[in-house]
Amino acid sequence: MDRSANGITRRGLLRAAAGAGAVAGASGTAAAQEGTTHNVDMTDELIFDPDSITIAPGDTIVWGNVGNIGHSVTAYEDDIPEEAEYFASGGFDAEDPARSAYRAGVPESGDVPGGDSYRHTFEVEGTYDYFCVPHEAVGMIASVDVVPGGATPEPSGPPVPSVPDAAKTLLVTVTGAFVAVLALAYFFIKYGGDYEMVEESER
Ligand SMILES: [Cu+2]
Repeated sequence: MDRSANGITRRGLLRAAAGAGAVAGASGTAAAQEGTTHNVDMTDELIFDPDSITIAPGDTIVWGNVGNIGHSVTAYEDDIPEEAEYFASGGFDAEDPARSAYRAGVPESGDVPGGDSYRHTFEVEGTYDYFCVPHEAVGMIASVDVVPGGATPEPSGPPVPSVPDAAKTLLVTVTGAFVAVLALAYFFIKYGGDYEMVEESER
């Protein structure tokens, strides 16, 4: 009876361990599938910074108000991909309600006060244009491009040969080894030749 109870306990433990492993594995997978988070600042200069950003599907943008003036993040309903979900700070599901609701200093109205932030995750590929309700008239407008793989490093100006550090290290190592071999060969030829011949003739 003791044994069987023990057996059950052990099996139970094994099962629990396996379960924990599975959970850990699953959460690891979920973490791996989570997109990158990008930051866009909303400033007292009445701009989104940067005002254009390229991200990958599944990535999240966090709009942080780094100033004191309130802003909104409000999508242009007609300038987002057809299948994309509408987004706006305050949680509105259409542009007109978001526009008419906005009141400075009232977060439920879509206002993002200084020090606060709004975030949205983009799943659908395409271009999204959005604006800030109180500052649209002065050009507080920006866009998000969602493309597979996200942003690729842009070639800026004439191509600058960029050698990765690993390659540099390899080059130094190879050069060093080459010089060492040359030096060894030189000393062998200069001082080693006779010695080797003597050894050979002794055999
Ligand atoms: Cu604004």
